Amino acid sequence: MTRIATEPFPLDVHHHAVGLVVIDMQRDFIEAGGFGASLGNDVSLLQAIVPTVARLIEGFRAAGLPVIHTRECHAPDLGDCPPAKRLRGSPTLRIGDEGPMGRVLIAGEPGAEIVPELAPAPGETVIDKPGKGAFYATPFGETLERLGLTQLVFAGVTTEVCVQTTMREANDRGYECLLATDATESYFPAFKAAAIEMIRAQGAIVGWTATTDDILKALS
Ligand code: TIU
Repeated sequence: MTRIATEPFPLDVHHHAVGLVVIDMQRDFIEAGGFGASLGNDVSLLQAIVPTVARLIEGFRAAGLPVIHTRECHAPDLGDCPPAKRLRGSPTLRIGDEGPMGRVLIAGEPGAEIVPELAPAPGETVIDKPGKGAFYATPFGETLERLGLTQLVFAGVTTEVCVQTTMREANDRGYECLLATDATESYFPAFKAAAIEMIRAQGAIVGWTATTDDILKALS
């Protein structure tokens, strides 16, 4: 057991029970011409965290701890994409439309792939999810149980959308959740700051937060 310098108070991490969940570090959110950009967002902010996420992943791998990756994407026939999701707003490209990285947010297309710097290692689980949260309509919950995890460290994008949704879902299912504050990012700096504050407010109502350095110190 190791104590991490987390906020709002220290968290004891159990080495047999902790894993890393890397949310949606896909080209569609991080590179120009993808889903994130189609919604009108500046993707350069998200590109900046790739080296930090890579360091966190390497730390978990070096400690022999599980790394789980998620991807937000849909079946080619869009059977798992509610029209309410596809038709909302006025993006330049809708989910399923042909873009510079193939069909937007469709499994198997180049844009849906995880950025090459963070490519899953052989044997690591990759969860494709049609929603913002990783539990809905996926085997994520069964995977966590199979791996015997009770504590989850979170990284990825975007902080207040898919990361926070998944943390809240995990928190309700009894997992202790820790967000790596410099290994997550939003298109909206104010939303990232607010999400971090609301996660750890009220005595860690959704979970804890810590820097990547402090998390890695506890693993080494
Ligand atoms: N738009 C936005 O901020 N996020 C998403 O649509 N998906 C994820 O957060 N992965």
